[in-house]
Amino acid sequence: MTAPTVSPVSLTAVDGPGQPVVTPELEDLYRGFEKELLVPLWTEIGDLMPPHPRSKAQPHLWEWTKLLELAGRAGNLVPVGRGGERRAIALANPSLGGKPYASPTLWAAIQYLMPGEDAPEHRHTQNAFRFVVEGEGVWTVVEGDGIPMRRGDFLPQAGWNWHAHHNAASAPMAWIDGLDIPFQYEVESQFFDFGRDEISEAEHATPDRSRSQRLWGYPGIAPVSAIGSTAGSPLLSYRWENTDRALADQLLLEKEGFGGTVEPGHAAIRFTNPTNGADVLPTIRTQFHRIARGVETAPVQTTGSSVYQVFDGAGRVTVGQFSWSVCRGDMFVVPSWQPLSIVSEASGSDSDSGALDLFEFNDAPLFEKLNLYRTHTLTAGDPS
Ligand code: GTQ
Ligand code: FE2
Repeated sequence: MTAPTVSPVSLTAVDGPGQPVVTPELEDLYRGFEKELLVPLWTEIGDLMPPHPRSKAQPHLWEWTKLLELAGRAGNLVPVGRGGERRAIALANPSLGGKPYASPTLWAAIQYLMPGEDAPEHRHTQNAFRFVVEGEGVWTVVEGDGIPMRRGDFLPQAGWNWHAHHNAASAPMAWIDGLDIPFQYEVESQFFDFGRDEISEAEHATPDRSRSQRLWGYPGIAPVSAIGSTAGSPLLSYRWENTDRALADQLLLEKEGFGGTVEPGHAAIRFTNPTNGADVLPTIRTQFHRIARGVETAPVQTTGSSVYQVFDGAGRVTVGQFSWSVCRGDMFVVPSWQPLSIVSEASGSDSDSGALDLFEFNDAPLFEKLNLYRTHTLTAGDPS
């Protein structure tokens, strides 16, 4: 390999605090740096080492009605099969250069399967999950275990497990996927294998409960045959019924004077690995929030990024300089250190409790492992 004839290093001498006086000798020094592919710290420090995270990503909202309408059109036009693998459509952050990244670390997509369709089996190092905001009828088959997907269910699927999806119903179904694709792309850790083009007849079964749920789905109870911690959760679905009751009980306990919420009127749960209490995936944290009607959450800044999907109710979300009205299915991204606050507003329908339910995923496990996790709740005295 020979050095490039045109150097990718380009240095401009400018006057300024901490900068050297611009002279012909300085210009000559900078041309020397460029030729030898050298970059001095003093011209870059403000961008490389800012006082706090300045995310390249931007807060953004994607409306569910639009996602679903476009996914439905793709359902009629785009086949699912080997090669493309999935009819998944990614949320592209407006300031990440058109890459299919919701944030610098996280992939978020809507996936769509027509009745009777199969998405072929494969495995990859990327950690993944599915979350269902509406509908039912698809079974995800992980290592041969058929796992039903229904509204409110959360299905983690750690890297390197074989998986396929099968729509056994007579209607199309959509759900969302979250993966650490951008993170693994940037750190260049990915491996990918194609599996069988078609799963077996037996794996097309539609059991009400997966094998993983029968083994691991009892709170506080582990099967003695399989005790020992695993990096990804062996429980492959977290059913809505349990999530809903856990959130409802937190708000009731608070009302009874026993606490249990993260702040007044704000219940929150984390999906955890039953073998060790850690996050369900090595790189992705997943949580669920219920904000009682009329409650406004305190603005919080966190290192790392998160993506939310509104599960139920309506409200107003503020992320940094952005603010949106949100309703069921809407998805938004919160870049690193951008303050997030949420107000729960009545959705207009009398039947609902008026609470705002949100599913959240973020990259906190990565930041925690690297000792880079920080969070700060803004109060009236903080500079804006
Ligand atoms: O369902 O296996 O959104 O492999 C992106 C990559 C979904 C999947 C995505 C995938 C999948
Ligand atoms: Fe996959």
